[in-house]
Amino acid sequence: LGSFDWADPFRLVDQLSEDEVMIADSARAYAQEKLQPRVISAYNEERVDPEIFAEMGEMGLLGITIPEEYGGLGSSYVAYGLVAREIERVDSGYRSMMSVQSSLVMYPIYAYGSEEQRQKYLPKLSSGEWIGCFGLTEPDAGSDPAGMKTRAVKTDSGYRISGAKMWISNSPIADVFVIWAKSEAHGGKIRGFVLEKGMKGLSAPKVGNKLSLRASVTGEIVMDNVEVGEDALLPHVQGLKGPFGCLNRARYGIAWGVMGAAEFCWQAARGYGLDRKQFGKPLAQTQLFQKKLADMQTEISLGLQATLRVGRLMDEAKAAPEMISLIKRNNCGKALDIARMSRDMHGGNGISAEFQVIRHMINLETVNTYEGTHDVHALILGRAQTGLQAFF
Ligand code: TGC
Ligand code: FAD
Repeated sequence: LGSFDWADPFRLVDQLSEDEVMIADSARAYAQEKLQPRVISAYNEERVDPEIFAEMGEMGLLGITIPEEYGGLGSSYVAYGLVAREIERVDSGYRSMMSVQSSLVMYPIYAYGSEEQRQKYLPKLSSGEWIGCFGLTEPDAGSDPAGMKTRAVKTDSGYRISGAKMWISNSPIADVFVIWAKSEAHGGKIRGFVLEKGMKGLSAPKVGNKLSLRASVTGEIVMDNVEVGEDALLPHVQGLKGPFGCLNRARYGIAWGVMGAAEFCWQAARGYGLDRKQFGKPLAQTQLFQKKLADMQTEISLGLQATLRVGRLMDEAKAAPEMISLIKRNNCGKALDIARMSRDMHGGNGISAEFQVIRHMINLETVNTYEGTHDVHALILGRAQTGLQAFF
């Protein structure tokens, strides 16, 4: 029989390639050395640091599945997931910045864009010189993006786009805006467009007073008759499968990322319980504390193993969207439970920013909601097993 590593019960690391371990190690070093020291004050002050994009770009962490000729690493989806896990071990907001840029901006330009669009945008997005955002959600269309009101109307030279997007990660600091609109010239089908900062009629005011994900900036995208050329249209996709193709990748990354946040909370609770004595013995020597640690360890180990499995299937182009719904939903829900439990196990210290678990807990409320809420993913899975859709 083999030995047991409490921190890696199923020996995840033995299931990774050398390249994947190297990428994860360098992401971890970057996250711990550069992100960890700034996160407590950034969160408290609701301060976003745009140079993080350039730092991540320099480390090769942006668009790592995009081929090298466009500035990516041409690496695996497992490697992408491992990076998300390391970044989110520090903060979900930093992982959001990375995953929006990689899966929601670079991916659609790569997968649906023209060669000119790829050449123009991907290298600068990959280096972090340009920051991207993804506009699907609207004030009146969240879980039901098919209800969007944003419209693109054909003009002599391109399109005129009007509408408003809401809750858009990175938008106030974005240079590149991938937005989704119904196009009358295409029978009202949803089409993707790439807009650029400075276009007349385009603005991206910040959403203030956010009490979650405060180290990542969120905004609106207001499009007041924005005139774009034909070259702004993403030519190779139409319909909701365009944005969902991107969401599949981002949701998959989130499933890994939240396990990083959960691991932080679990290991913080363990460390705290070993140090803190009450009633003459360490908290970690009580049965209730150990049961909670065992529950955390179990859920994280199962979550990581499932996510690795889906990652391998992604790399073989065999992952179904429902598999991604299953791991996004379950890992987010479990990570949120674990963060709440860890907060409780820290007692009064658990509400202090210094101990960091309450920040993870509050962030995970957002992560449980965006990219399809916990319940919306239940409905996707319910539909897949009954053949009955229960959305409306
Ligand atoms: P439905 O009838 O199911 O499908 C319409 C068309 O879309 C296709 N499709 C997919 N294609 C690829 N991958 C998927 N996962 C797909 N899901 C659906 C489908 O095949 C169909 O294609 P076609 O060609 O037959 O027309 O659509 P519905 O309107 O009934 O959808 C319902 C539902 C609930 C599944 C869907 O709308 C949904 O998932 N809602 C959640 C919305 C969401 O996730 N929004 C995310 C916004 S972006 C974001 O949150 C970024 S946060 C990032 C960060 O900061 O990290
Ligand atoms: P609603 O859809 O109004 O849902 C409200 C509640 O109703 C939820 O509990 C939901 O589960 C439930 N519900 C909805 N429909 C049903 C149903 N049929 N049956 C049962 N229950 C239902 N969007 C982007 O496009 N780009 C981004 O970069 C982005 N970043 C975000 C960053 C942050 C910080 C946040 C908070 C959100 C972000 N979003 C982004 C938006 C996010 O994807 C939406 O908030 C999410 O999809 C939910 O939509 P909603 O907020 O409109 O909630």
